Amino acid sequence: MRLSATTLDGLPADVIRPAYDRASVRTGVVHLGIGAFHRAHQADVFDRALAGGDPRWGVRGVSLRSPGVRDQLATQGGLYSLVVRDGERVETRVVGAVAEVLVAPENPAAVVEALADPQTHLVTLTVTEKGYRLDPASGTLIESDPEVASDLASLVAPRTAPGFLAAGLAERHARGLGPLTVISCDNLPHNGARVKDAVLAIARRHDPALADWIEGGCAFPQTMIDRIVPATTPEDRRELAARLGVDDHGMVKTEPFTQWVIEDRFAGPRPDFEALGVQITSAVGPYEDAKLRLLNGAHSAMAYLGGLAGLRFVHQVIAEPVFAAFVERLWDEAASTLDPPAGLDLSAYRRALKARFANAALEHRTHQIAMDGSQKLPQRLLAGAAIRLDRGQPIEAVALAVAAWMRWQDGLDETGAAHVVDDPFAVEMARLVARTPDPLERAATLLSLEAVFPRRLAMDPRFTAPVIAAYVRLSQSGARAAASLVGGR
Ligand code: CS2
Repeated sequence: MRLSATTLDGLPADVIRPAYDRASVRTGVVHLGIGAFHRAHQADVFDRALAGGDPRWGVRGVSLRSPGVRDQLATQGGLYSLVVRDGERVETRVVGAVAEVLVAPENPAAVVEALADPQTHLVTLTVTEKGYRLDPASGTLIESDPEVASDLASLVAPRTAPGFLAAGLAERHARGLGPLTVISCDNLPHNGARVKDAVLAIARRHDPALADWIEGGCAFPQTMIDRIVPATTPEDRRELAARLGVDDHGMVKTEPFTQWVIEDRFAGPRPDFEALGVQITSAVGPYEDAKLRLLNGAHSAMAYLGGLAGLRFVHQVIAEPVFAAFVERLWDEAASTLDPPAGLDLSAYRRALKARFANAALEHRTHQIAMDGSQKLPQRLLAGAAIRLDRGQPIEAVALAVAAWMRWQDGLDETGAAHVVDDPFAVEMARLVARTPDPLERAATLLSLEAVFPRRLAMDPRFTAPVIAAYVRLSQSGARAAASLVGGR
């Protein structure tokens, strides 16, 4: 038996269920990229808006690639469990906010229609860093990408997230409907401006008047969004089925912590975000920098160093004193580049992060975080490094994290286990690695990857020398020894 409206009543009493009439929910939100992160974060917020008595904020989810999530949720009427784990404690909530899931490649026109629906007011996106089709180092639209080229040529059947947005907004413009608020929920720096630039670049190619309308009327607020959501495993599903007495193919697991900061820039109706615990502010930048450089920077560093050491989970990495001490040094470097907003106490933030990383019940895989490093390094590690170099400060900890990312490209960890490098630049990086058997030369060659390393860093010996030295040290003595040298443990 599956989780569904009919099996809902038979669930154990401690399972929280939708406390509203799902039949009267309207879909004010279209979400592009309905993976686990959306279901554990924004959909949870919209679910609470519905439970609070505002029926406008149901979600139409869109999968831009595979039918997996639609297939999981269709037989469950869109219902799924959000399992919040904190050590031994577990809370299970059935979320009812997702009304339907569209699969873009199967029916692109349906996605455009959803965006052009008069009841749609918000579009949220979690399409991952690479989904914006922007060059990670410069932030410009990659016009040579075949799917971008297709959207630049025609919007009849869009292929990319910015293409769908341009097509949906073109329909709204043509039908005389109101503009939309588009909220990027990905870990990109200046995510609002980035998605706006990508949409405008495509719209302007088709119709300058459309681009002007989008620019003048639509809102692309910047956001900082935070909740750790590891990929669900078959074991997680089995554990849940044993507790619920029904199977839930759409479950997601997460931690208790959740945060969403949105720039106060909206084009039309929105939920009462403040009442839902979402922070609305005029300046998101300082929150975003702190989160990207402290949480995500440490995540990537732990993923590569811990992954190289053969550790599977984040909680195992942070439990080793040598890696914990290294993370503190990385945070010292990052913290010196931040301008924290009033009320954000960086030492308390660091302590909280450490406790979140130590949550063993999440089983957050190092290999999951290691994915798409080329897209993540610039905002997580390199931006802070550039600031420190400008001030003449050393970057030893960042250098080791970058070197660990380079070493990850070999496809082998220190126990001899092979891993797949999952990254849009994997082929190019494998080619560079194969060409350079000598570690020193290999590190120097990887630094020439322009999409990742801005020229000013790649040409600056104060950056390249410590990275290359760290790479050589890693190759010779391994992740623990190299981390210990930086962390002093
Ligand atoms: C992680 C993030 O996979 C990754 O790259 O660093 O998904 C991280 O868990 C979230 O940003 C936390 O908010």
